[in-house]
Amino acid sequence: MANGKENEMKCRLCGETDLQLVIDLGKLPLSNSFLVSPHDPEELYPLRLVFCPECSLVQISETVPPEKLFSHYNYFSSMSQTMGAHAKDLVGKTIASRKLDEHSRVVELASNDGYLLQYFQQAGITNVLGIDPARNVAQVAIDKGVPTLCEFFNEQLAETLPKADVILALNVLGHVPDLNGFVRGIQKMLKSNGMAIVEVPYIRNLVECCEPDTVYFEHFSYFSLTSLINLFKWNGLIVARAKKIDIHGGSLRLWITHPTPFPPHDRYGVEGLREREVQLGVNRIEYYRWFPVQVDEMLRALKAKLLALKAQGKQIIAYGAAAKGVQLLNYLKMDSSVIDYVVDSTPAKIGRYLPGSRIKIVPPEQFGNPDCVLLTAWNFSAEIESKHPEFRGEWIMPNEKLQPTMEYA
Ligand code: DWN
Repeated sequence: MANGKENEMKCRLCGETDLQLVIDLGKLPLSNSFLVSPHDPEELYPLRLVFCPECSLVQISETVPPEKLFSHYNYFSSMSQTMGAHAKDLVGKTIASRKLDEHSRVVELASNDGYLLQYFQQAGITNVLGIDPARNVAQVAIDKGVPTLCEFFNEQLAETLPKADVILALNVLGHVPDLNGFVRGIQKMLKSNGMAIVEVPYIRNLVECCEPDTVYFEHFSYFSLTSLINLFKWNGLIVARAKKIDIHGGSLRLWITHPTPFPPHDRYGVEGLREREVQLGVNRIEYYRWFPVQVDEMLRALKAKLLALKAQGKQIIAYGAAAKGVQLLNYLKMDSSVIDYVVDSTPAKIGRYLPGSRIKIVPPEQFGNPDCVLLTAWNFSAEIESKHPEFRGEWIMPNEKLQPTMEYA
């Protein structure tokens, strides 16, 4: 199926060159590069998802330089109470299960604005360090008293830092072109009896709930448990436990350790989840064959619905200038002739325009009185809807298979 740039690339995990095309999503702008003016020029890149038959890693064929994507970043994790509650819950469970105390060292990779480490500090675990390459976001963490190193994490940096009892890496693994170097860094920085906790969006949700809007240039890789087991095993670590969680449209949470002489018998859900992937064929290209058809059907149905509502004279807005929202509106080829504006609470985004669709971003105070709201940040639909109890119109989910995070809201 490969035909195009995927022929020239090597799998980011195993180096395989025979990568197979899953879906070609066209030429698109960077999803977090918001425009100051609706007339600003923007760079477009080919967005193709490919599958590696050797190690099962799904990945995009384009590698936009991380410096271009992450050195100045418009995503602040603290903008969502749901994400904050998710982080606080994980911190509490980690402190208890690892019996952490004031001597314990905790490092978070891609620590963003300190949204998670702050909860360790509040619990008396003060030996914490955040590492994040986005200077504007890291400064917010530093200003709130979270020690933060503004760097890209890698093996070389890891060798200069003290070892940690706990390393957290939530929603970062997919953002790293050099997967093996990143994981070798974790291997080097993790104490022999330490634990790394990793969260990544789960490829089964991407395919089975039809989430093409979660595919964008920041996300180089899209993980199955099969590919993650390979990634950690090939870099001297093991997946000791695995669990499906519902954050960000459906994710995997992994507990990673150094190999131990007596690994847990059933490895806490790892074997069950991995065997299920084998049953479904997640490690074979056939599993992905219908995804492009599903995506086409979903986009056609959603576009028809929105255009019909517009033809009836309805006012339609979107909620969430999320990266996924940028992608969805660009896949739909929607602009302000259909979607009047996008509501978002992120100061760095307000007043700017979405890449591609060039729809204006307004603060929640300007929610207005629309007839319909397209939930472009559908993963947080419960929290968003709870903030507008006065709204009597229609909240529109991009498709009915999506699973928003309902807890914490
Ligand atoms: O991997 C990534 C995930 C974890 O977060 C990053 N590469 C980028 C980012 O993806 P996203 O932009 O799609 O994430 P969110 O968290 O789904 O974006 C939600 C957007 O909605 C944010 O811009 C904040 C906004 N929001 C809001 O305005 N009011 C969110 C909530 C919950 C709200 O109440």
